[in-house]
Amino acid sequence: MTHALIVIDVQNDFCPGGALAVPGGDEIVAPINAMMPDFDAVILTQDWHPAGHSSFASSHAGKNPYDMTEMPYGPQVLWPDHCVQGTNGAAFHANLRTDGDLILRKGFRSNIDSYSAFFENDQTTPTGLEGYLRTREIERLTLVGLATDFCVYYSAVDAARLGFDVSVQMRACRAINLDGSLASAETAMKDAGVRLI
Ligand code: VGL
Ligand code: ZN
Repeated sequence: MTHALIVIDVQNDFCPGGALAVPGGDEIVAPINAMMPDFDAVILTQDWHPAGHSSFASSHAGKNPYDMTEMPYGPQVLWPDHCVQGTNGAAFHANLRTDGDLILRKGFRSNIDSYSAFFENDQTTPTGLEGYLRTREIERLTLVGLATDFCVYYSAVDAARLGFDVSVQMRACRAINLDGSLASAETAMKDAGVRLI
C-alpha cells in the first residue's frame, strides 16, 4: 500500500518565539526529518492566511486571542495573527526538510479558516488534497506536526472519514491544549478509527 507522510504546519509561528507558539513545537523537527525516507511520498502543509484573516482576534472588535466567535459555519476560536502569507512566521522551521513531493497551502480564504488539510472549517470546501492522494493511489497516511489538537486532529479525522488508513505519530506532534482540547482530540481521533502511535 502506498504510504504518505503528511507533515502538518511545522512553521515558525507555531514554534517557540512565534506568534502562536506551540510548547515544544521545534522538538519535532529532527524526528520528522528522520522519518521522511521511510515513506513513498512526503507532503507538507502550510497554514497560509491573508492579513486581516477572519480567524484573527484582531479582525473582531472587542475580541482577544483565544476567545470564541460564531462564524456562518459554526463556532471558531480566535487566534493571534499568525502565518500571514509571505512572512517569516509563515515559513517552515529553518531545519525542516522541505524537499517533499507536495506543499499544500490552506487557510487562504479571508472568510473561512481551514484546520484540516482536506476541508476548510465549513467541512465541505475541499483543499484538493484528497484528489492528489487518490490519483497517486496513496491509501495509507501517517500524520505528524502542529498542532495535535487542531490541524493534525482535523486532518486525521477527515482522512479517516474519506476512507484512508490513518495513523498519527504522537511523538512527532505537539499540542496547543486549550481547555482540554488535547484529550478531546485524542478521543475523537480514536473514535474515528485513527491509530495513535
Ligand atoms: C493551527 C490554529 C490556527 C494549527 C492553525 O496548525 O493547528 N491552529 N491555525
Ligand atoms: Zn491558522
